[in-house]
Amino acid sequence: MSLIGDWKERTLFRRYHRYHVPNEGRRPDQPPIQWPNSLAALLERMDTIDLRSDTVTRPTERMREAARGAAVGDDVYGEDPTVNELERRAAEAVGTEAALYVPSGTMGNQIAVRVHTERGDEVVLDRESHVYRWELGGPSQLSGVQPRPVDAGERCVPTPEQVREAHVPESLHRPGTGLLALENTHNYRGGVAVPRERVAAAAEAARALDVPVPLDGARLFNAAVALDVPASELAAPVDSVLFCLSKGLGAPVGSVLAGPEEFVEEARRVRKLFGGGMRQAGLIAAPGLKALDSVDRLAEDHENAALLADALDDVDGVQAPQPDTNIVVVDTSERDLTAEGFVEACEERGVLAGAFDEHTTRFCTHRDVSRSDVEDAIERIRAVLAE
Ligand code: TLP
Repeated sequence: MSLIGDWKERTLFRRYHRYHVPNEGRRPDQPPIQWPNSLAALLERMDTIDLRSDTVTRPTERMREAARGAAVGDDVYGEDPTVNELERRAAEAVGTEAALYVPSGTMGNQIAVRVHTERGDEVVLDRESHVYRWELGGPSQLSGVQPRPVDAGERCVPTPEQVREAHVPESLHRPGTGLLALENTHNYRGGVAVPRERVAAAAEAARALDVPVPLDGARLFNAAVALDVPASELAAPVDSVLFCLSKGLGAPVGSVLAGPEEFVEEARRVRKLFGGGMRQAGLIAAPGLKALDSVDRLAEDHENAALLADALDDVDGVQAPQPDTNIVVVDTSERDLTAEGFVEACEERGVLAGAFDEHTTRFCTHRDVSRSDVEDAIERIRAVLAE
């Protein structure tokens, strides 16, 4: 199967990835890039409100200045002072012994799977988890493990009973369960902030079976702000935790994988194996340090998401449950409106969103959309739904 050829056909998912920022950073002597689709032009329209993801934020002036002035060294040798500082601060923020700066959330999740498991193990995870749904089958491709998806439903993490039921003891015929992978906030299920107790219950059940537990906390700080607890408390029950600097926290690049010293040491080797060993990475880590200072402002994104959900839920035949955090999931099945059609109609009015599923559309708030942008978006989306 050609990955690219096939990927182009998957129009729902393509919606996430077809946009690029045209000509940003282009030097005057470089010719402008011609974009193959008119959608890209939308991003150049001044009034476009981009609610596809919190990954779209641009670095602030403070971040750009921090990058410019960053002290750097060769991080593969462990000599980049800015990366070292970021790893120290990140470990402190999530309450672990150590941390590792990685280029992306996906790489961090995949490193965790690789470090925690042995080839052939089974991995128990929610069937809607990012690591299973949206990482190109990474656990199988990169670690040779076999996913065993369970339906965690609205709880977002499996119950202790589900963990025990899904557990496979190693035998002559069976591979054995090597991992329980969890996610908080849960992206696909609507940015749900999963309470600590629920994570702890699943993790304890796994620990009793000698199964390690990594947490995909790409948006862990959103969960912490929503639940009003320190991120370290949410990470305490698990064996390793991944969080992203480049989502709501607004850094241009990077994520952090954190855990005990020994885990992080091995993760560093696997990062190299996966091609993620970076050199003068202080340039991109410096904005990451600024991002760590901006946790509290996530509350604004949550308020904006609540406003948006409220307004859309009011529309006949549209379901937009109140979100815990910055992800609004809108169901238009009652109106027989496909997500693809909805997204396209929104685009025509300059609001960008992502199609999640046949009738499910995601709108994501973030630092680069203000309350008045969201009010404006509401007007435009309601106009689409009134057509
Ligand atoms: N999620 C992206 C898309 O890939 C869906 C988004 O726009 O939300 N874990 C979770 C829970 C995530 O939501 C994501 C990104 C990742 C991991 C991967 O992070 P990156 O994009 O840095 O590889």
